[in-house]
Parts: sequence; C-alpha cells; structure tokens
Amino acid sequence: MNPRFEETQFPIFEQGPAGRTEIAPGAVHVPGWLGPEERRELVAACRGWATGPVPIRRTRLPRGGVMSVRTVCVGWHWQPYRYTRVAEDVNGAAVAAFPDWMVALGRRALAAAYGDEAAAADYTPDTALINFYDGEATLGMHQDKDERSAAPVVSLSIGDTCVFRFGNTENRNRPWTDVELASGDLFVFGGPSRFAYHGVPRVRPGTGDPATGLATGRLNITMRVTGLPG
Ligand code: MD3
Ligand code: FE
Repeated sequence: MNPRFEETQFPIFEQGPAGRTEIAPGAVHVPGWLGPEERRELVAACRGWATGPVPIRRTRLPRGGVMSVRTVCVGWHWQPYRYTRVAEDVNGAAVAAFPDWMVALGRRALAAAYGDEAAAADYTPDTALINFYDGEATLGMHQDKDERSAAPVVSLSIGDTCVFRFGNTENRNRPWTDVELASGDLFVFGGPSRFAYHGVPRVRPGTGDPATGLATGRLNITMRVTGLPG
C-alpha cells in the first residue's frame, strides 16, 4: 500500500495500520475490532432473531442435503439460491427488518477496513446472514453470488475461533490461504475478492470468550447488499 495513503487516512482507522492485514486485494482482516460491549450486544440481538419471526435452522439444500451450520437472516431471507422477504422454506413468516444500527455498524466496519470514508458513507447493507457453528459445523467452499450487487461483504465473528479458508475466484480448489478468525474479528471482502471462493473447514471448540454471552460455538454475521428493489 502507498505509505502516503496510511499517513493521510490514519485518523479514521479505529486501530493502527498494524491491526489490519490485506490478505488479498480488497480482503482486509481487522483482528479484535469489536469491543466487548458490542460483542455482547450482537450476541443478544442474534439470540432474539434466532427465536423468530423466522427461527434459526439448518438450511435444506435443493438436492436433499442439509447444511451443518444453523442460519437466521435479517432484511432478506436467503435460501439456496435466492433472497425473498418471506421464508417459504421455513415457516412462511416475513423476515425481521434490517435495523438502522446495523447499517451504521456496516459503515464503520468499511471505514475501519478500507480507510475510505466516502465508500463507507455510501455503503447500505440490506441483509445479514447469521451463522451459528457448533463444534462440528463446517461450511464448504463456495462463492456468494446470489446478490445482484458487487458491494463488499462485511463479516463479524464472535465466540470460538475458526479456520477460515480464502480461495481464488476460479474454482473451489487451491490456491487458498487459511486464516484464524477469532472473537471480535472483522473481515471485509470487496473489489476483486468479492467473488472469491471461501469456506470454514473447522472451528476450535472452547476457544471463545463466554463473557460475550455465548457459552459455546461460533457466531458469524455477514452483511451484504442484495441489489434487490425495496
Ligand atoms: C468472501 N460465512 O455466510 S465469513 C457466508 O464464517 C459465509 O460463517 C462464513 O461464507 C462464516 O456466506 C465466512 C467470511 C466471508 C463471508 C462472505 C464472503 C467471506 C467472503 C463473500 C465473498 C468473499
Ligand atoms: Fe459465503
């Protein structure tokens, strides 16, 4: 990165440049970005959404399989492989609204990762997928391409550490880079990294911080822009 960039943008970073790692163009990891209070608030909010209007569940796949991760959505409901306002594949209920505070959190996340306040102010995520991983849950290598927008994805992790596998844009195979994602970590995927294959081959049970309100397991919140109307 151009050193002048960091010099001029430094005041808006929430951590110094040493706290950000660009693992690929547009893919920025900010360890420990969420403070303890914010982690607790997010766990509490996710716990609320997990109970309804659409309960958290293992998503059924079109070929008869079922995901090991448990998922609940806000803003838009994701099912393989589209977004709807109503969870036809769960209980027919309309999904919870995407809260304004989460838009604000997404903008702060973008500013922290990229140091670009104009891009952050323009960022208006309208859906979040909340994934809960028990000790056995994994997520196979995939691309997120059901959105009609190339806007960045903001990922927040709370609880147990996992191995996050960041691949390439061509296929689900090597080359890839394995990164440990711990409680409080922010990851933003934009630009050329937006359509990279990625997955979670394992979590590390017992590595989380129970003070977040999550006794076991891993919570991941990904904010996205669907590009869908209304
Ligand atoms: C890179 N979630 O919900 S977060 C997903 O930890 C998903 O639950 C994982 O993959 C999880 O789709 C990984 C990191 C992540 C999320 C979205 C991405 C990386 C991404 C979209 C594009 C590129
Ligand atoms: Fe994904």
